[in-house]
Amino acid sequence: MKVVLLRPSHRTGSLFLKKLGFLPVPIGLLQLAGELLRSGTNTVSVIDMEADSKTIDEVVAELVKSSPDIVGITLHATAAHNTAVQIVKRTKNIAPGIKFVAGGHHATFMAEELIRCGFDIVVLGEGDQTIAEIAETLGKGDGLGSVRGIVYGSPGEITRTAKRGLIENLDSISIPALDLVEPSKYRLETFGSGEFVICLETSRGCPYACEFCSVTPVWGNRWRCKSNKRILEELELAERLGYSWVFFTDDVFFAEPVIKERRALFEEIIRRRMKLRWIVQTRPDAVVRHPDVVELASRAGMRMAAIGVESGSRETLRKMRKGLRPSTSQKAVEILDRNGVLTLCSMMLGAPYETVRDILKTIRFGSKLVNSGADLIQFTVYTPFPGTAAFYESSKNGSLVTKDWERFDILTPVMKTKVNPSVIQLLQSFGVYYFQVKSYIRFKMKKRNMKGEKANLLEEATGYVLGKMYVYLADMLKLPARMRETSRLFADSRRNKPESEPFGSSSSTENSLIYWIAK
Ligand code: B12
Ligand code: SF4
Repeated sequence: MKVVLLRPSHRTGSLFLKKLGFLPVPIGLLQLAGELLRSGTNTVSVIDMEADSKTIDEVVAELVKSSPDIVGITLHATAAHNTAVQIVKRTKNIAPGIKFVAGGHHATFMAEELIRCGFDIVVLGEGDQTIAEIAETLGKGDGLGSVRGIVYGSPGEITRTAKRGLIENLDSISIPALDLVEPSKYRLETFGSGEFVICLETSRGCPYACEFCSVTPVWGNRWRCKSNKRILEELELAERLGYSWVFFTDDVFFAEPVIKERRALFEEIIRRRMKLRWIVQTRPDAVVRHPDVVELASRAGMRMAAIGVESGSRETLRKMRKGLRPSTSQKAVEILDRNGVLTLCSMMLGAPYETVRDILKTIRFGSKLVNSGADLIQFTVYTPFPGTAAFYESSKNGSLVTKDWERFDILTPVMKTKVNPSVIQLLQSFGVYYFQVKSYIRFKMKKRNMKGEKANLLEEATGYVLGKMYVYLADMLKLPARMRETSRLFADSRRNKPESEPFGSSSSTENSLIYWIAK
């Protein structure tokens, strides 16, 4: 079968590239490609709308011309829904024979809606084995009923097949088909013009279940990990292909059950003198529990860590079910800074149970984090993504104000809260820019005391951001219009009384993947 795999663009994704000069390889698609190629009966190519700056028109024309059997589109982000659906509808008008398959976080929980929007098949959760089975089944001309873990059909007749369990042994999935993309397209310009960044995945799942997060519902609340042998194989391949940075996609890179394995991995990376530098994501408490692992990881190549701080209010963190205290995050920042690791703290504003005081507490806490050594504070707007407990609650109680998925971009309020939505939007924007300036001042004052490469990397990053000032200013100038649009949206939703269950049967709100493995 001839398969095209596609990453659609959208506003937030494109802003990553424009503001931070950061576009990592679409590893999910390359992982699927690896499985598809394994059988020897498929050909695969990738269209990355972000990397290739392609418009919808161009993509439609390309698909019509190349006429593949299957087009697989990733809905990694909810906000990419509208772009994806336009591509499907417009291509199908001209080439109705192409089968469109969706997958990713958003697709997993909005499968029926996507079929109603024109997709033929939606893959739920892990897609590795499923996409290969779909290609094989369609190739033979068989019906899809025997392929587990999918939703398929047409708007009038939608079928959900039997559930599929999680892949127990991650070493059993194929090595991602990294040679399908050109490394020079995946840039990390923040740290220099010749820096290229790959994404690699060493584990799946998270042992926590924060109410705003879809990671556990998609990947399960058990931590499954590739072996060190396999991880090293992928790292060496990335190095050979010319990448200088790795973005590890793991949500909690240091996790309790594999601390011993992680130590062994980092020691081996040091022993092999690997040059790759890495960015990881982890929880602040994991950092605090294992400062020795941070030290080792830093020597092995960890240059940046993104930690989920979420809020400066203990009460808010409790309601988020984060299982974390603000003081722990502050300690984590100190440990990372001490080890020369650039630290990005992610925080959210505008949860439904937050008051203005809570939001201001979070912003003030940002100052403490910067004083402790944080290099970037990222504020986003709390967004109830499909699949999360937050989405389930807000669908049930009618507090979601829109079904326009493009607005689920973590920059736009989409649900009723105790605080005026425009105020949330304003504080989010203010927070981001205020702390950029504050971190910059701290950097200028402290750079002589910074350990390892940190000062050099921050110097590069500062130069990059200053050069992109026009993008930041343009974005800031758009803020009043965005706030007016939000006010209008909320006013409309008050006038047209929202449905109590606005997503009705189109949304799968049972976090079923968790329960499949629990059974
Ligand atoms: C790494 C990562 C990123 C990286 C880039 C990822 C990449 N390589 O493209 C960066 C930092 C750039 C990023 C950006 C964003 N991300 Co992100 N990201 C992740 C993270 C941590 C891992 C994703 C990953 O690559 N996993 C490994 C690969 C192998 O898995 P995968 O891509 O999910 O693919 C598998 C399945 O999902 C499925 N599948 C996926 N697509 C398809 C398509 C088909 C056809 C099929 C059959 C199957 C299938 O099969 C694959 C193999 O099993 C996830 C959280 C998580 N653990 O999933 C969040 C996550 C997916 N991101 C999220 C969001 C919101 C974003 C952003 C919109 C905003 C942001 N975070 O600032 C942007 C948008 C990016 C874009 N252009 O679309 C949310 C999504 C929530 C939602 N419903 O929208 C998540 C869940 C984070 C969270 N906790 O909220 N992200
Ligand atoms: S926010 Fe982080 S810790 Fe919480 S469930 Fe998601 S991935 Fe796990």
